Amino acid sequence: MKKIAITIGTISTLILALVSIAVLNQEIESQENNSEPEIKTQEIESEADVIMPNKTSRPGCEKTDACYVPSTITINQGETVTWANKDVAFHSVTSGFYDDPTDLFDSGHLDPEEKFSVTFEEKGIYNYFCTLHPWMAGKVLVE
Ligand SMILES: [Cu+2]
Repeated sequence: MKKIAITIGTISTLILALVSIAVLNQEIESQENNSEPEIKTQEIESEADVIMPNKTSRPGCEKTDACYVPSTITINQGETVTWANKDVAFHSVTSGFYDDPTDLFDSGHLDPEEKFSVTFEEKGIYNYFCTLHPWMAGKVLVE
């Protein structure tokens, strides 16, 4: 009778050990799954359609129509224009004229290298300017 009890005890210890090994293995497996390499999402740098070149924060660019380049851009209805500030100063892309702004779009102050996009759903001529530099003006023609 003692022998049987010892045997049962040994067997149950063995089973316990096996179960805990199995549980451990599962844990290790799930840890391995967790440590799978993450899929990194890469932000694709969208090309700008219009740039604000360097030094446009000083008057002069308007003489060569180069405050926004190109100063007039033609797109189709429903398309998007993206501006990029390539200057070291702040600029804005604001609808209307300096002395007559409209409420259609306004980028606010764009940091250097910052971008701003507007999608034009309706045909027309959209003038815009920079709120910081009165000589900066451009135009979007939507056909
Ligand atoms: Cu500006």
